[in-house]
Amino acid sequence: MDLTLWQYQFRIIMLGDSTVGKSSLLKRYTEDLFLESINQTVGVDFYVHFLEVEPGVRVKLQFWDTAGQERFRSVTRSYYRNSVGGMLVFDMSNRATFDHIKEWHTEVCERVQPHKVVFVLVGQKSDLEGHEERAVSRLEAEKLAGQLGMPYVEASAKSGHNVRAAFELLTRRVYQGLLSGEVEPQEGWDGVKCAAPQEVGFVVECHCNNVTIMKH
Ligand SMILES: Nc1nc2c(ncn2[C@@H]2O[C@H](COP(=O)(O)OP(=O)(O)OP(=O)(O)O)[C@@H](O)[C@H]2O)c(=O)[nH]1
Ligand SMILES: [Mg+2]
Repeated sequence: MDLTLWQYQFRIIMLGDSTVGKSSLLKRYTEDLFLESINQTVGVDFYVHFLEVEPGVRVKLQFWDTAGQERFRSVTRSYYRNSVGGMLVFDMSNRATFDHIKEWHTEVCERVQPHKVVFVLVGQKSDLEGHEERAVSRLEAEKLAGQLGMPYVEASAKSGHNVRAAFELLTRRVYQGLLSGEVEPQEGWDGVKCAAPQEVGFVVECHCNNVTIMKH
């Protein structure tokens, strides 16, 4: 089977304060790499990964990795509307990043109307837990996730703990929404795309801002 064939494309947006580890999560997921020293994102970066959600059903995940810094907000906001999935990320060792999650959620929900984004809440840097650096308890994070109607996962881009699980959970939630009709592909909205027969066979390889498109 050609591993680049896909039936659906989901656009997923990474959200949360600067330095919570959004880019690191994506690097771990797409390249199995972790960098202690990584550049802050400028504007928005772009990553792609393929995932089989059930036998024979391959999804192309297109990730928008937004900059958490406030000065890029006008750029990053323009990506909310065409996203079907959102990973809301905070740093478990940094209380303020958790306190801002509600604001991120409200801002995105308001701006994507009438569309909806399917979310997962991720408590990042779980590797620091043993060093008594936890600033947010699991219970508290689960409570917030419950209030916002989304699941909660603790992960670490550094150790790799739960990284795949977090991305797969989000992808499966979107896929379930698609099957149940809660998520509907629509003309003029790019959150979800279904491959037209003639599109099957395109290969898109992306790394950050370098995009190569090859046609079979
Ligand atoms: N200990 C630990 N450090 C991490 C982890 N993930 C990321 N970091 C570190 O946290 C810092 C920020 O990571 P980034 O991935 O750039 O954070 P970001 O959310 O993309 O930040 P912006 O691009 O500014 O929005 C870097 O020094 C990473 O090495 C983790 O799981 N554990
Ligand atoms: Mg980043």
